[in-house]
Amino acid sequence: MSSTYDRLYKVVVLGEGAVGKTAIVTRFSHGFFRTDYKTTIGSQFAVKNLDIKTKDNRRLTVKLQIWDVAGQSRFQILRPMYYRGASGGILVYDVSRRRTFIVLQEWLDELQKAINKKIPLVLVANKTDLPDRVVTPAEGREFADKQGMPYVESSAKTGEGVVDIFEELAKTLVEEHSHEDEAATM
Ligand code: G3D
Ligand code: MG
Repeated sequence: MSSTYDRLYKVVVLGEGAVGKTAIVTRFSHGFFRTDYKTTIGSQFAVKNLDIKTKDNRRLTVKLQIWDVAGQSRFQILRPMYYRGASGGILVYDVSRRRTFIVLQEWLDELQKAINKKIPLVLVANKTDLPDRVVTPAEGREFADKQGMPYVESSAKTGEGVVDIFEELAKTLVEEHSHEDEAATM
């Protein structure tokens, strides 16, 4: 049954305006995009189940509740309340606009300030389909390595890499929380 799941995680999507956050979430959730009243104040969420295989070869259904937070500065004051309770996140930039790459640290700082702890994140280099790419894969990887995050390239336009983003994050989240599961079954 698609409504049952083993794990539920809240995921936040961060990054400058127009990097493709909404496009990525929409593509991933196959039209299962749920827009609620919060759209008017800059946020909406999608829910999607993913079947993953754990390191010890168990199959788990992970339900992701993905919050697509508006990147525009006018929503800055509201964003901390969407970050609260997040288990993980994806940090997106647009490979054709260097500015969106340069400001990644500011997004990390904003998240950190709001939730006061480290949560697993995936760095996403989006719009790889564009011919006028300016941020190289090496630069993206270097930033991700420094922050200890996985690096995934995607194109919300072609769909390439989009599922990988969420699979990567779901697996990391399951590993990160595995000790809690053990405690719960003891
Ligand atoms: P945001 O939610 O981060 O603000 P959006 O960004 O998802 O609204 O995307 C901003 C614009 O970038 C949109 O263009 C969207 O179609 C485009 N876009 C998103 N992802 C990709 C991608 O991977 N490749 C390309 N080529 N374009 C992408 P419009 O013109 O509709 O505003
Ligand atoms: Mg958007």
